Amino acid sequence: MNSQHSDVDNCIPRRYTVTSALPYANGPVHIGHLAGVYVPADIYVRYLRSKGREVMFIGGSDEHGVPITIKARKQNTTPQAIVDRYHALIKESFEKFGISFDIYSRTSSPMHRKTASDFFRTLYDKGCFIEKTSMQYYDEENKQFLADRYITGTCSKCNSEGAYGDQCEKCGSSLSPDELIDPKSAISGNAPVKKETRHWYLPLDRYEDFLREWILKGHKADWRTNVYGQCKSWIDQGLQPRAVTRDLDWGVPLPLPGTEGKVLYVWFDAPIGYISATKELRPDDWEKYWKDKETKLVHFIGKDNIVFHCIIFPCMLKAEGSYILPDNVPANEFLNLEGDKISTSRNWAVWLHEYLEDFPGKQDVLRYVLTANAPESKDNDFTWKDFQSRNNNELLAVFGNFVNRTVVLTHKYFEGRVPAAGRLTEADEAVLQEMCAYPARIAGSIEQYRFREALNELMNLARLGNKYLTDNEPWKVFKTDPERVKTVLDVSLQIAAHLAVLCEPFLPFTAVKSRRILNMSESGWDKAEERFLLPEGHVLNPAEFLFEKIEDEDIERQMDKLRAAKESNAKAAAVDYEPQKNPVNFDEFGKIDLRVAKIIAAEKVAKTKKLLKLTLDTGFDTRTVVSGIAEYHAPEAIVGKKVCLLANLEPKNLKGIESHGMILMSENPDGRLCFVEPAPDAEPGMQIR
Ligand code: B3M
Ligand code: ZN
Repeated sequence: MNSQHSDVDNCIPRRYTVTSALPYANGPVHIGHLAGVYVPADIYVRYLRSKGREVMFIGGSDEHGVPITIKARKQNTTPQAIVDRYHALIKESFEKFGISFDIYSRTSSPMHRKTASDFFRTLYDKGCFIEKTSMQYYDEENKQFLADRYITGTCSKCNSEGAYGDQCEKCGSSLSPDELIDPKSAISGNAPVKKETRHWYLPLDRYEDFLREWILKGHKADWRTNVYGQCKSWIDQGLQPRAVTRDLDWGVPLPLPGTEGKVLYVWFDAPIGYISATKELRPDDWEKYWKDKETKLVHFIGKDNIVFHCIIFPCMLKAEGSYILPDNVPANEFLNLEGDKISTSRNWAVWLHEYLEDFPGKQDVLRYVLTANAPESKDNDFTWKDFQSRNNNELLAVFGNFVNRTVVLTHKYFEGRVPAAGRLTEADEAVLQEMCAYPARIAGSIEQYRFREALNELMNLARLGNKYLTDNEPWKVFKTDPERVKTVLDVSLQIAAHLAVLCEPFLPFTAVKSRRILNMSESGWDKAEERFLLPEGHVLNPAEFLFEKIEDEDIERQMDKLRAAKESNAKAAAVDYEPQKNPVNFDEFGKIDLRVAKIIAAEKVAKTKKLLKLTLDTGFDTRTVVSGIAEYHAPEAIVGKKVCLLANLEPKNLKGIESHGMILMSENPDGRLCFVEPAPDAEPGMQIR
């Protein structure tokens, strides 16, 4: 069996392949992404590199899937244009936050298309799929099958409206289109019909024994309980064959003859993206990262991706036969924002590209707060108040203050040279010993994917230094015992140097700054188990502040932004928008003849409640239009009004009156119809375009 068991805890793997979930390129990334996936993955990878281990860290954009095509349709553009825009934006945000990918690729790349297509073909040739013809929902108006998010309806599990064909976001259940009550096409809003179509399924049920052995027996001890628990419940519920193809025109085309209009399911191709990216970067030796049993594969993801990374993708890898399986999948729970679920559509988020503008140079502060509050075992909350206080009371008051005081005093008393320690007191000894225990302690937490705990230990080292300095008061002692101050500052400088090395995975920008101040070259993690990182006589650079105070105004500005989002949501929620109609091209629009016209007479149509008979002057003729506005406008009140007229609408007989044209009205929130009025000096017959 292809199982990599975790007795590797004691022996060091030959290399690591670390992946982080590929975000959909249909919107910018926010703090939830950073906290859930990218910061923990980056801490892990930076730590491994500092230990001198060989690592491949993979990221990239997930550029297929229905949400992207829906967005393109809404914005009247192509899916490729959408993913090009967001891929660039997301990639830049990650770079600026110091997420140190070896490669940040994308699934619309030719390398990926080929890799995913070949992977499917291999499984197909091995007979790993079931082929099945079934009746699926179809939108007749748009001539399209309605998979996944193309179909919406009421969730059959929790009864809430607006569930999708693949998932209900309210209750989190994964659904199939057949489980929706009252299904509607997300494109046209129409009730769909059923139509026959052929698809390929991965029979997950055949992998149950393998999954039980590999996860339920093999990883009970080392996988997070939330991850293990989700897997167990999937397996215990009984796994079903999963369709891995779709009738769509955006995605990786099926590599089989006679299957035009069919593509791979996005969740089939996306995880293969990790492999394609490795191939792209290392065309000659990529296989060692994916096929060598001495490679440790780790997937960083959010909890909504667990089933795909722990069950479906491993079954694909197992079916293929030559790949290793993940050793761990440290999935995080969700991060909320100010007590409310982060939501792209409600603009309830802190967007990374906006943060970078609002807090230039403060990437480490956000990395710090998101790690200190990481939703590792339960959902957690990000608040701006907490952000401010963690910066001011922890980073600035403890870490920054300690390093700064130490360096400033060294410049003041010893011309910026590291002094030689004299005789060490018992307390000095204890502090130095304690300091040397930190590298192993922090490493232990990181290797177990406990990043909050690891960061807290790092801060404990800063607290140790800060307290040591405060207890020893070199600024007082110098007058009476300058020799003693040499020892105190030497010990403090060694702690500062240890902090510079050990903070690198968490606070990479601060690490660079600290090393610059201390004039240190790069040094690996294990070096920090030694006492003296800075030799006697070593010359420091001038002091710089590592952190700045964050003021109440800065926080207020962010809170204002969120309040504005809340308000506009409340307004939007009051209006129940009709979905936008299908796009028309310019020629089609050009066929419509809109004119300014003037109402010259108006009367109620007998025996109707809603209809008015209007006589209009169009400038070039006088005509009759019957309009359904009698409930909102008295005939006498509208004579003389200028209106917008759809002039070339085919005449129609309404209640025995020939109506020729239609008046444009706009709807009020309460459903009233109001005239769309041309400018006061517009004359009947003038064009509206
Ligand atoms: N695109 C889903 C998500 O952002 C996703 C992950 C793919 S990882 C292969 O939730
Ligand atoms: Zn539901």
